[in-house]
Amino acid sequence: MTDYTKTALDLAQEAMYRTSPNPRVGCVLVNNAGTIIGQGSTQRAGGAHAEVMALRDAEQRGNSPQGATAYVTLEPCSHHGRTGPCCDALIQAGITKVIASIADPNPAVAGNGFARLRAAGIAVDVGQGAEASRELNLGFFSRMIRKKPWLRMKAAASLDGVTALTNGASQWITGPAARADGHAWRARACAVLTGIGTVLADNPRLDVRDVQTDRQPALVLVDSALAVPLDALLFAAKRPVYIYSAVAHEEKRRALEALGAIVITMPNNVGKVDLPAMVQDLGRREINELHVEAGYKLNGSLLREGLVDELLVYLAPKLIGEGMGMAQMTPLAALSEAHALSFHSVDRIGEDLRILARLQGR
Ligand code: AOF
Ligand code: ZN
Repeated sequence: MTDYTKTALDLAQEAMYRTSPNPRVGCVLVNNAGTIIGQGSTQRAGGAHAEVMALRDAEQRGNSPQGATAYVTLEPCSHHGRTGPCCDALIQAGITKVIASIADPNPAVAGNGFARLRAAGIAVDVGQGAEASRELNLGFFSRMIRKKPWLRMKAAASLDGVTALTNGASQWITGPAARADGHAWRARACAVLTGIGTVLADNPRLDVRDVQTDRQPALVLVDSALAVPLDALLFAAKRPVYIYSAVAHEEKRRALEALGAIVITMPNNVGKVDLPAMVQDLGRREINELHVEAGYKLNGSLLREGLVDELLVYLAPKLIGEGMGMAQMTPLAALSEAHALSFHSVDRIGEDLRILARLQGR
């Protein structure tokens, strides 16, 4: 990977909390002498894409993009979405070479961008930094390809895997650094999901506080019986709130809608929320990364339904012994039936460990 691609990936990383539901993309313009003449990253949805930001930056710095090479972490778009096509902007600016990390999985683009650039006589090279770019945009790739969000389940536990005492007490198992890190993962998600059990037990706000961001992720509540109190703290933050229920309780629904919530009735055949249908529906609502902070029961249901893509687990250097585990699972008859994961990363956060583990095949 060249340093220019590395810089473009760093720019994409800077856009982490901002672009949802758009992908995080970075772009660097380099002249024939090897000097960076302009750079940029994707703005908020509806705002300029990385390529346009880089061209504007070059212009502001008085640099001509004529004959320059564009290093960009995603295929430049070829369609008219909320903004105009980046391909056209690059062609018009006189860019002669594009080094892109990976094709845009958006069916409206998917190779059309590269074709358009090549047709205009621009040399196109694809693949540098592909894995890193895909990692930055796991949720976007998931929504475009699988038509559903990337689901990340977060848990905080003692070293022996206990997430709460039998009386429900769970504040706090991990330390302040791990809790702040958890907020960063919330902040990058399009939506935070929880269950009614957690709301009734902890009355959490589930918003982003420890991270500098001007965008709050949406809140998704799984509440089969529509039991959420109207004064629950989760209604305090300004953001979309989606409540999935299994009952059509007209009066309560209207009261929740008056609070600004969107109530969706989506029952399965045992009178609970149809979780696979809910996850699909969240994909249609442009949720890329779905960050789950729920309790034992809902975590178990999501795992059993095969909806979990990865686990984000913070482990505290404590032994608790008796208590609740991370997820209610069907008892196994053989160890070979266990959910198989692979460790994606293991880091020390303050006094605690942070483990990112992916379900096999994701
Ligand atoms: C790029 N550069 O920086 C990004 C791209 O509605 P729009 O116009 O903002 O288009 C959104 C789509 O553009 C998004 O779904 C994805 O396919 C692409 N994102 N493309 O050339 C960028 N963020
Ligand atoms: Zn674009």
